[in-house]
Amino acid sequence: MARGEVARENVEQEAGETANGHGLSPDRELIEGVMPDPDATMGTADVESSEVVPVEEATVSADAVAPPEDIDPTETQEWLESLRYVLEAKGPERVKYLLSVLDERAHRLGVELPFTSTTPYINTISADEQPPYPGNREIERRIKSIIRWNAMAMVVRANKESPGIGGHISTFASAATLYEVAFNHFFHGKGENFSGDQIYFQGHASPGIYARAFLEGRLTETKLKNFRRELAKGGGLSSYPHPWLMPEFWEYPTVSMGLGPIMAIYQARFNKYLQDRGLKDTSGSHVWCFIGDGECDEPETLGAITLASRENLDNLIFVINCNLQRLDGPVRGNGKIIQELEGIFRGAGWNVIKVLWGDDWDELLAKDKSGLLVKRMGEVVDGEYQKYNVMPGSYIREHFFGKYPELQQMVSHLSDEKLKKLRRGGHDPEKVYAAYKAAVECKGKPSVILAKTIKGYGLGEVGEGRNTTHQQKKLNEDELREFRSRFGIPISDDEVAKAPFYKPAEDSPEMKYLHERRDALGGYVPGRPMVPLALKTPKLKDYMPFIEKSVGREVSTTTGVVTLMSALLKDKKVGKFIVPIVPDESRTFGMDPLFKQCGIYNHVGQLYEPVDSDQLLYYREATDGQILEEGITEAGSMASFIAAGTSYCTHGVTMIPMFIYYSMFGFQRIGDMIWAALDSRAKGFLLGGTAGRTTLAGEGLQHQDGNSHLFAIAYPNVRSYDPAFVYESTVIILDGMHRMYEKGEDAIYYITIGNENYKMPAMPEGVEEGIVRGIYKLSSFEAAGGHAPRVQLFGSGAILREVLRAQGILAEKYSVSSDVWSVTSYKELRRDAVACRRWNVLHPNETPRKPYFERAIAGVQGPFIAASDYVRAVPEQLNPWVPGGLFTLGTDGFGRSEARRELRRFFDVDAETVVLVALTRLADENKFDRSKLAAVVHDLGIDPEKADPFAA
Ligand SMILES: Cc1ncc(C[n+]2csc(CCOP(=O)(O)OP(=O)(O)O)c2C)c(N)n1
Ligand SMILES: [Mg+2]
Repeated sequence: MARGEVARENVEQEAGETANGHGLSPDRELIEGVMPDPDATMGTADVESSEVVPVEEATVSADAVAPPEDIDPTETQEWLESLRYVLEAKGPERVKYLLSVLDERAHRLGVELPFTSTTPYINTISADEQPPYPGNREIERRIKSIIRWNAMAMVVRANKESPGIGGHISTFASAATLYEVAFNHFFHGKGENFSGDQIYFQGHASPGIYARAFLEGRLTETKLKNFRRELAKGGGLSSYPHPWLMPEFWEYPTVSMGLGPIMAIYQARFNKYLQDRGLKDTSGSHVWCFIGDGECDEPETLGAITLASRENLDNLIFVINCNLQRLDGPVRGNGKIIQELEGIFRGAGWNVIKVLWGDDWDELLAKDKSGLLVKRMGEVVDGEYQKYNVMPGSYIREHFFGKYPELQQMVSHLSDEKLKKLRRGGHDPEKVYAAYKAAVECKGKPSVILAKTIKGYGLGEVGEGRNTTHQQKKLNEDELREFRSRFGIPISDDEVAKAPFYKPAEDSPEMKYLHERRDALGGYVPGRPMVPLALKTPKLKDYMPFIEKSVGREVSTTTGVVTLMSALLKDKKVGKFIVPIVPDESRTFGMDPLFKQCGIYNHVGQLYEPVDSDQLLYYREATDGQILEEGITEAGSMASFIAAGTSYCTHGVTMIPMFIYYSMFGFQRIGDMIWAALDSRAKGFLLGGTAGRTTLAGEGLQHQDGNSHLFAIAYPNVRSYDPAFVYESTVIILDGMHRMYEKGEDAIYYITIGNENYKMPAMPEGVEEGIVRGIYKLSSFEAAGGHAPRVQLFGSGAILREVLRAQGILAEKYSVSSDVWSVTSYKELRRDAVACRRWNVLHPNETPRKPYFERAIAGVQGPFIAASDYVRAVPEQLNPWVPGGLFTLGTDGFGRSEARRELRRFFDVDAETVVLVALTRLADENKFDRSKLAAVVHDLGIDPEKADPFAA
């Protein structure tokens, strides 16, 4: 590379910062490269392009601005000489300082300097700044080639055996060097008291990760053969990184694109949290996140990047594989994804390292005194770069270099074949190594490596750079042979069609090297040790005084849970392991007392005197603060939940996340992240606050949640509860702690809590099991007169009180007896019932199992009616097990901004409607005079013509 280019690039950045963190070296040529030399001309006068090309033009992004004309070259020269003098005499820091002062003064005097968020389209680290490569390039190349082959063979064979089974060849093909350099030199394995590195592998690259683990002896050939056939004999491999499916191998699920990056950011921040709170020394760990360039269009990928710079997460490294393609075609055919990302990340305060050109280009760049080559590199759009990948060298000569005769001249000594082979930076281990090293050594900010690669690299005609390459799953015999020859895999022509896996002998130099490198770096990755959980959790009896204190108080279930959280935070057994997480709703949930009690975590503490410092419950930020107050980001909060909830396996430190949020913005908004949390085997409590479609009155249809318990049904090991009373939520939380953290069960508890205040009752005797399993009888009311008809009323959460009120009306006005049941979890009841039914089908000769629900209601007399603050489908889950069927009332529909009473009437979930339905069901069974029902409607004040909330 021409050294002058580096100088231009660096000096053009904002004063005080260079893109790579390396200073300028005092060098005359360097300084003179800062501005175009007014006397310089290039080549012949008949060539239009012979003007000196300002480097700024080399970027095609919108922020590229050409400098104004030099109207006083002598003056320019004086300034340049001053610059050189300062650099030589006082060093780069002084240069930066002076430029920043000039910048500031010019700004104040009203001179706006052009802002450029990008640097020229060349490597951030120049060839002469590159550190020596510490490894054996040749052996590493051979290992990489074998891994490439096996990764490809795995997909090809899987699709041969089961056409349509899928898998990806081209993603890993483009990323192999990016991974192999890291495996050989950077990724740290876990050790005693050392968490190693946390690595988010790009999901579609998983064949390559499996192929390496196969060489390492960690996966058998059978497993490889059964890629994507997990149920096959001998076991198989999951398509993508799924810790749920391969708990000892994968750590972080990444293939729902965009989730890996946001999870990685919050993982890096959580590492600092553990460190700052003195719970684990994580200072030696880096979080690596491998991302596709197409993936950067997902809002989650880029949505949290400022958190990383704001929190100085220098333990975080993003590696973006810029193969310029996504699934359908180019990521930015008419633009440059790398420049776009550079601008975004630089603007966000990241250390951006571009790895664009391999070492074949060094010689050409060194010759490029005028900057014309850099200009050309910058003006070609991605779609065209992609085209070069599929065209012969002659095309590149004509279309890339041929644009300017000087460039054509520059490569006249190179053959077409050589031009075709000019490598992209992401395929050059030395360039990649230099970038990783700079990233690992960068202090004070996160790093992103933008590596330019070719999608389907090595697949030749069939795939390399083609728009169809993402879907390429099959290779014919010729293509396999070509692949084999290109990468020098010792497989004979006779064998090659079968795409056999290849593994060198254990004592071969390749295998020895492979193991030695991993030994030196602390063991194999990825890997997820199944560590036993070691928390002793508090018992319910210790919290009975807490429950008793609530009796008779008019409080909400939210207050009940937050007060319990506050007590648990002081609990000697679990207190310090609890991680309260809240997205800017602490005051909504009455959590502000916790500010004082535990502090809000901030790595730098509190650099200001808070506005409310004179108050008891002031906004207290502290380096060892315990609360993660995430600001308005449910996605970020959930990412923190995942980091905390998996800390038991990531760090061997069991943490208990308690994430409290507006329930409407949970499953509905960040359901995919909850799914990823389960896949990750995260454990913890999701507390859906201000829950219930009619309980959060006034807010209208974007806040009032009648959906979350429905969504929760689909999440296999979410245990969802809708408690009505403080004793219920307390029993559920303590039981959840015991089961997750002491017994080691993989689950996430979802508990909805409301903001309606009402008198809390005492806990009846013997209801603990029922609360946990999902149902218990709360009250029986006998109507006067002996042989009164009877109904069974199910209620949950806030609507349980409407059901209790209905019980009174039924008895008093209509002489109907009833039992009221608190159904804390329809989901748990159904899960158990389905499991029993399934077992009974599979074991026809054995005594049938009876679900807990059936046992609970055994012998009671229906009809059965259920009312819920959620959509009817939630209670309807139990329908198959209810004798005579379950008549359900729920909050289907959008809703209204209204008060509770009116909303409950609007949705047909108030006591009066429950009464009407109960009498109607009794009439169906000839236990109530049907002719009286119209009068009942009138007596209860119900408008029979009111709008159907389902449709209104
Ligand atoms: C949220 C989500 N949407 C869509 C997909 C389907 N998908 C899988 S890979 C892919 C293209 C990936 O392109 P890129 O991120 O550039 O990765 P590359 O394979 O090019 O490295 C798409 C659309 C997905 N996995 N996740
Ligand atoms: Mg891509």
